[in-house]
Amino acid sequence: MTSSLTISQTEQANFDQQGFLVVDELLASSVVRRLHDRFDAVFAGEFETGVSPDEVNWQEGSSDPSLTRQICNGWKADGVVASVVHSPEIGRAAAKLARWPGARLAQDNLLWKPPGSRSIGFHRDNAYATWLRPQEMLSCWIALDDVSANTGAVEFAAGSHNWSIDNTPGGEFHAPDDYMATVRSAAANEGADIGLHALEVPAGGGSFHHGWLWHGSGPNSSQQDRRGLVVHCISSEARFHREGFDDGTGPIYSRFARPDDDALDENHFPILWTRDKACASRI
Ligand SMILES: O=C(O)CCC(=O)C(=O)O
Repeated sequence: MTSSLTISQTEQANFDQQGFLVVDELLASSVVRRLHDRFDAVFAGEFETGVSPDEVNWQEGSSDPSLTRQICNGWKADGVVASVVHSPEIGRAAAKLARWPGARLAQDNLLWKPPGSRSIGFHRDNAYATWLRPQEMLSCWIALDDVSANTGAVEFAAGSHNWSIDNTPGGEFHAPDDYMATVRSAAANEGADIGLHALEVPAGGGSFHHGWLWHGSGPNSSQQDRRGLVVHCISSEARFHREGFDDGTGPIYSRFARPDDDALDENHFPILWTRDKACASRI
C-alpha cells in the first residue's frame, strides 16, 4: 500500500451514511503495472504457485469474450496478487469501518472489463455470504485503470446498506439483461430513491463498501480496459454457518470447513489485521 490508511471520524460518519468511502490512492503505479502483467498471466491460465484459484470463471481462448473476466482467490495462484490482498492496512481500515475487532480475507476478486464487455448485475455482497456468521463483508475495490462512467465504473446505490435485508436475492452476477433490475425493485419495495454514485477514480485509487450496499456496473462502452482487484474482508471472528452451505457461494467455500469445527481455516481465510496483534507488534 502507498501509505497508512487512516479513517477519520468524518470519513466514518460518511461511510455510515452512504455505505461507501472513496480513497484517492491505495496502490503505487509501479504495483498497478505489476498487477497488469499478473492479470495477463492468470487469465491465460498461468498459475505461478501451481495452485488454481478457487473460482476460475473466465479463461483466454475458451470463455465468452463479451463477459467481464473474473477469477476469485487469485492470491492462491499468484504472489503479487497475494502481496496486495493480504495487506494489513486494508484489513485495518475495513475492521475500523465495520467496527470489527479485526479482519480476515474472505475472498479476492480479479475483475477485468475489456472494451465492449457487458455488465455486472446489481447485488449485495452479503447476500452471497449465507455460509458465514456474522453474515457481513466489507470490501475494498482497487482500480487498476483510470475509471470513468463509460468504462463500466462500479456504481453504488448510496445509503442502500440501510434498506431492509429480508429476502435479498444474490442476483445474476454476469451480464443480466437489465443490470439494474434488482436494485430498481429493491428501491421500489423500500420506497427509496436509488441515489447512484459512479466510482470514477484514477488507477491505484478505489473505495471501501458495506456488504449490504447495492452495487453493480454497466457495460464498458469505451476503448479502454477497466480492471479491478477486490479484497472482500470479513470479521476476524467470523465462523462457518452450516445452514447456509447450499446458498450463495456456500457450495464453493464450505469445502474448506472441517467436519466438526466451525472455525475458519487460516490457510484459506487469512487474518489481515487484528486489534490485539496490532497492539503487540505494529502500533
Ligand atoms: O467490478 C465490478 O464491476 C463489480 C465489483 C463488485 O461487485 C464488488 O466489488 O463487490
